[in-house]
Amino acid sequence: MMFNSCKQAPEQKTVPEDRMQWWNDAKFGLFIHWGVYSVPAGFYQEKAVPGIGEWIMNRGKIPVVEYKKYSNQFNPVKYDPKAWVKMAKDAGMKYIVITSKHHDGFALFNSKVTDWDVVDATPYGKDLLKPLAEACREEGIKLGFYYSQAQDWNHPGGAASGGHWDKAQDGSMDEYIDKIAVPQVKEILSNYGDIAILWWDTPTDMNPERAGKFLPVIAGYPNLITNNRLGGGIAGDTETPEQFIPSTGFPGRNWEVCMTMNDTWGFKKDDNNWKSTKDLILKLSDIVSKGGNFLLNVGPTSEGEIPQPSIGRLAQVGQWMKVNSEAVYGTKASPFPYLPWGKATLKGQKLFLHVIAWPTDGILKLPLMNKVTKAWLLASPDVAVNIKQDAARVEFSVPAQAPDSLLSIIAVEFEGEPAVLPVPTRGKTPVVSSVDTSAAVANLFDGNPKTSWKPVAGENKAWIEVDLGEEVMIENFSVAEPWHPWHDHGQEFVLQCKSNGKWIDVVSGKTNGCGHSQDFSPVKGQYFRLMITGSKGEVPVLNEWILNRAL
Ligand code: JFZ
Repeated sequence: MMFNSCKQAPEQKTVPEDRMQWWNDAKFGLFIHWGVYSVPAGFYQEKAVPGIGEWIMNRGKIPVVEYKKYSNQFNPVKYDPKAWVKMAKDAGMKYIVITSKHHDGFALFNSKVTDWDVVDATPYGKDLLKPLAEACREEGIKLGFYYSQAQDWNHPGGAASGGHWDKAQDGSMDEYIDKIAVPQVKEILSNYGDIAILWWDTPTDMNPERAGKFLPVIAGYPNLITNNRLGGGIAGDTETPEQFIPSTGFPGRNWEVCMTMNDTWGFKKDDNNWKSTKDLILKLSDIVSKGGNFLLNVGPTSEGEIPQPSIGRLAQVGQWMKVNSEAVYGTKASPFPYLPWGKATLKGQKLFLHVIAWPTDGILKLPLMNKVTKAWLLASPDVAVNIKQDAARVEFSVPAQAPDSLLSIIAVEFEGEPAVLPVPTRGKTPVVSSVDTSAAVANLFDGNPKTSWKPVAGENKAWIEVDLGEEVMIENFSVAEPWHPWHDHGQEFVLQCKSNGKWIDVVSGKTNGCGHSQDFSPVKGQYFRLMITGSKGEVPVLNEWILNRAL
């Protein structure tokens, strides 16, 4: 007898709806850092504690009993969650992420597993997340919870960056995870209706076993979006560049820049270093042009008030969004690697040109090879913009004055799939001074900012050289680098171009370690060399090196 192998028809599965879809379309969210740290607001024993406000207990090495006393003054009687949600919505934000528990271990919700929460430890005595969840539901705003799963400076066994400074913090971290963190994650995911995002933070002392304890819990919420900060090697759904905009974005990954409006997440009474509204809009534009989301922070006071400078800026961003949000929501990254005058976003067969430097001669050039059928200003949609084009580029005749002093958008309709010249360095093989065994030269030109090249140990002055195969006019270069701003890891560079067999300096400067984009007067050349000097005595590291064509 012949037995057929038990070939079964593939299991019938309904195609799962892309659970990242709403998030990818949303683009803009509000981060809220709120907790007991808003009481000291940056000052301990009358002295300013440097650094971010929510870290005051750690940076000031405040003993547990001392810090806990602040909760007696946490009385947010002015808390108006409906107004907060309305503020976010009017700013054009589609979701809110709030600190349900930050590193100080204080829960903004009624937790059954501890008394260190707003209900048991404050005169206010009411759950803060419940009414926020209700307001979000009423307004159609998605709600996410930040949860500090590893660092907890007030529950024994919780981790502390830099180590414990008070015996009261000592204990078993595994027990802390079992008895506090895991049960609290269950509480926040089950007691507040649909929670869209779980925003882990700082995987201090996490390992696969500890991180693994959270996985069965979140597995019960298949639509939940989680970030990459759980630790233990868990990738999560999103990359979370903090306080900087990555030069290339993260192609193939979902990512979200989180950023403060001043220099602190949690309220600090003396931090007045506010970013301008224009700066915030340009950051949103830059982020969406690279395919990312923007999670912009506010830090309310212990009375429950969002600082007025934040409210004012968000209202202005909202005014801009009223006219221009089409260029933000539901868009994809720009097909252009570089535009000298600004940024772009893409939605189907529509391009949105974010014109930062409005052309003084009334002509805006776009290196697009598709037939363009229509163009208009989002600020005055009835006025058609004249179009002239040849095989290589389009020229738009625009008014002499930018219609919006913050950022003007031109919408463009075109035929077919966007046809744009590739980055001249893509796919080329660089020549390098040396390569460490842990890295590869090809990583510089693979379009993936998560892979890197570095020279061998000890080589502090390294260089990379590329043959573009033909002469190309270049006016910008970008690098992706592996660090965050807090690493303070700038690298010095000199870009050179070969002319008549001699290397000529084109531009020099210093990166900030988080990626760099450098404009310069156009130079024509076939051979380019980037010399780079690491800092802090370490070898240089680069993730990507991109040369961009002049227009
Ligand atoms: C983390 C938190 O520590 C911070 O309080 C805030 O919640 C932010 C959104 O996320 O940010 C960090 C993480 C690491 C460092 C600094 C801030 N670090 O290593 O210096």
